Amino acid sequence: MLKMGFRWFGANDDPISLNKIRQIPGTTQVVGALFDVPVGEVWPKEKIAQLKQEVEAAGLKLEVIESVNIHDDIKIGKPSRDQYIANYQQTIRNLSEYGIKVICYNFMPVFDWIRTNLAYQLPDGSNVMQFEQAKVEGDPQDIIKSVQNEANGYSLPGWEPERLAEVKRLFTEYADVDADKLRENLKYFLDAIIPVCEECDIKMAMHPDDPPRPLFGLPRIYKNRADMEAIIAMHDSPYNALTICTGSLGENPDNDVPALIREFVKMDRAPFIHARNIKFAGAPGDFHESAHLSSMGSVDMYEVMKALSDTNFDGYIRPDHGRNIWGETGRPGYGLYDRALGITYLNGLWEALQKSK
Ligand code: DNO
Ligand code: MN
Repeated sequence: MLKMGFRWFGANDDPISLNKIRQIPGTTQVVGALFDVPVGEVWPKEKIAQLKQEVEAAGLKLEVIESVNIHDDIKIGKPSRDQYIANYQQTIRNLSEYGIKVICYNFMPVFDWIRTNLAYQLPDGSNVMQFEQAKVEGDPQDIIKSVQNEANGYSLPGWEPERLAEVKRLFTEYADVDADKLRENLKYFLDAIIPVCEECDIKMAMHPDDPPRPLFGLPRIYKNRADMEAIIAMHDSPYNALTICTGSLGENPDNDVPALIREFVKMDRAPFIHARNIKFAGAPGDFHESAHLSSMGSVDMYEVMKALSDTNFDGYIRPDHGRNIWGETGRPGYGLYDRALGITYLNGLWEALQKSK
């Protein structure tokens, strides 16, 4: 049984209420997080309890957290990482008391995912996020400023104003961190937390780098199949797992996303799927996001769902970003309508696949 979820940014910050989410057919899970705990600090039990209670009061479940972000000191490998790792272990323990099963996280230096235009207009009048390689060849500060100004007043996850102020300092601190060093620091982190995850029955599911290639001279270590193999080999446990994001991985045409799903679901290393489509357009490396339908983008969503069905996937899935449509002006990529349409489409594919088994 596939468990369909919807990402929610919390009562204070998300214009979409849980009462709306519960009306999306076939949606049982909320993918949530605490957004007011600074990166690196322990997530307090009372706040987790409150989130859980809100979600359950709406008749939904909270079993996936996205994300418990990783402090840059851990990724850089500074001596202070040990305290941040101890805090992370405590957060895992606290989350396990409230029935959390999967933590999605990423190991991207400085930034989370990057787009160069948050409101690119498609011919049908809808808006999507776009990435143009030429725009990231310059100073990161410039692109950050221009993108922030377009964000409808929202800060994107990982692009919080207090972090952006530190971007310059962070770039200096990452000067000696190449891909090998970053991998070493990931292994150090995993060796410390996976035993706690085993005790707590919580799977760590690393999200791919987005886009899946080095940017601004910063290393990226989850770009493709070889990286996936390397990550799971770092600490041999089903609790050391991966989020497969069809959009992020699909942004490199060399990645065969359905094949990756087959391989890693079979190995029990892919408990969480992000389903989203992208379309290559413009110069090589450029793309924009699109509606979920296979016909609208470059990722074959039927083959994605077929791979999940053939491997008897019983984990969690959510639509990832959607277009902004029907006049919605909220958080770029995280509107209600297109993500709900995405769910309906994915559930339709799934029902057909189950019935034709
Ligand atoms: C991009 C999105 C990201 C993702 C975080 C996970 O594809 O899914 O916002 O949620 O990188 O930490
Ligand atoms: Mn994703």
